[in-house]
Amino acid sequence: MEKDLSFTKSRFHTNSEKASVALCENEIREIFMLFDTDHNYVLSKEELENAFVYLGAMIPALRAWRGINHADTNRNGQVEFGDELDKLVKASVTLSEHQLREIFMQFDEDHDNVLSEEEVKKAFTYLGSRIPDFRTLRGFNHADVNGNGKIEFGDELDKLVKYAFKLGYTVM
Ligand SMILES: [Ca+2]
Ligand SMILES: [Ca+2]
Ligand SMILES: [Ca+2]
Repeated sequence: MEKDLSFTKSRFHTNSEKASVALCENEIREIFMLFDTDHNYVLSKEELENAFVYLGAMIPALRAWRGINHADTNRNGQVEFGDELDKLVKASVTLSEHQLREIFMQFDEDHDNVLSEEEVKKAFTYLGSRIPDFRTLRGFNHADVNGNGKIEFGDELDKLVKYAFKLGYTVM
């Protein structure tokens, strides 16, 4: 198992906040399936937790709990292969640039087509950042090209989206 996944493993240990950077749905699915260690086509909470440990999650128990909450449609406390696993995989894959742009635009709460620091900070918090103040600061360094303390929609938002995309945020 270790050997098969060595190529992906090296890619997990980036300095991103979340670990699933650059993993596609198929790779994530494969990893979850490998952690069905009793081969019953069902992921128990413990198996899921081990998978999230492997994926480099900061708090694997929390991720496992969230994953079950999100994907366990029949409410038996486990994730069955099939629809439930599909749901889990989709929620574990990183958000696309398009999805991130939509999220940032939603946080333009006063609809002036400009994001204030406060609005960007709320967006990073929503995305699950543990350090939204820092992310906002770095985001502005990357994206506030004209230095007016706001992110204008257009080129500046594009740059903010690209910065956030590199951090590998996921749905859950
Ligand atoms: Ca199992
Ligand atoms: Ca279930
Ligand atoms: Ca600006």
